[in-house]
Amino acid sequence: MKDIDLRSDTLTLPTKEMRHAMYEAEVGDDVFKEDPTVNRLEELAANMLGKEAALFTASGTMSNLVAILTHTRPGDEIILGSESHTFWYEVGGASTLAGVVMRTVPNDEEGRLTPDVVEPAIRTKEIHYPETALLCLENTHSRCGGTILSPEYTSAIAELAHRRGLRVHLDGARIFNAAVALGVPASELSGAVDSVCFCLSKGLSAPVGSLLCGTQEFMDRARKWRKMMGGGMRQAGIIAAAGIIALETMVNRLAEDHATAQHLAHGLARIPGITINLDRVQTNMVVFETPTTISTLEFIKQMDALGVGLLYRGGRMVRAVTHRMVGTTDIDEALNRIELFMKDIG
Ligand code: TLP
Repeated sequence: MKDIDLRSDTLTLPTKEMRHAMYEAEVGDDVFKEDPTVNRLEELAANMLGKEAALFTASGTMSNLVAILTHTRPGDEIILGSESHTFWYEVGGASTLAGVVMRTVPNDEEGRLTPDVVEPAIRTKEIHYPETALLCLENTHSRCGGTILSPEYTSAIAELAHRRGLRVHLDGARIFNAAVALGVPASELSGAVDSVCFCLSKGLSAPVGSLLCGTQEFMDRARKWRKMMGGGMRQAGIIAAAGIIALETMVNRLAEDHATAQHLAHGLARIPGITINLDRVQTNMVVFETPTTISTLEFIKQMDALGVGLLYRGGRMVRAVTHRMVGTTDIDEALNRIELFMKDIG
């Protein structure tokens, strides 16, 4: 029985072309900025995101943390969504390592922070208050199920933040999913923000890495923070080579993952006992609700035993992510297994 692992698009393995490029990569010491492959990847990333410069980091978590360190001073406050990845899943690094207060405000159901929640959270200058330095956004929005922030929304909320003296960072771990789904260049989604990061190791299938992009001046400071965190990776061109292949060849194919996500979502909608909001399925993530007849953790455990990997999302919600390693026939098979299981538990 084939395992159909839908826990995350981080499970994608590097392609043969990536492995070949890694083998052949021309490398040098990146701490001295002498790794030509890293330099090429950073230039490519900056161009694609419409920024002056980029910095190769080990992970999305590191990129977000380096961005926060660079934008703030210890004791500052940052505003971020109550469902944001940075708040939930980055081990509280912004508080522990950057020393900032994480002021969460409620996301709407599609991951947006609306002006009516952002504006009142911005501190006035007052002796008792920390200073609000940064607004953090996320596109696509992971806990909201891969939902998209439009260019219009992003520009408007960034304009508000800038007007109030804040900087704006965008966690664009899956920004290319948003760009492909909207049919716009990624730079349209990042043009209004001061810094943006994205991951190579998710749907783009590279083994490791993330890029933080912004102005040259910002990146010079960010590079020092990355060094302090132990993120100066020497001959990192070995892994950057796969990242270049990812950016050159894997972006447009994300549309296939979106199509398999739609296929999965519509199939789930037909299974009695499963509840799903199809409007929220906008990219490669499918979040659905399990029935009250079984605990959600037990549902996930049983599906795992049946060879379908799913991730717990909280409450009765489960997450499935489509990616390069699962095609339409795998999705059909996963749907069969879920349907049979649901019949079994009545
Ligand atoms: N997300 C992972 C897990 O941490 C949940 C996943 O499987 O989705 N921003 C966003 C929006 C992310 O989804 C992730 C990873 C990150 C940042 C962190 O990236 P990494 O895992 O490279 O540190």
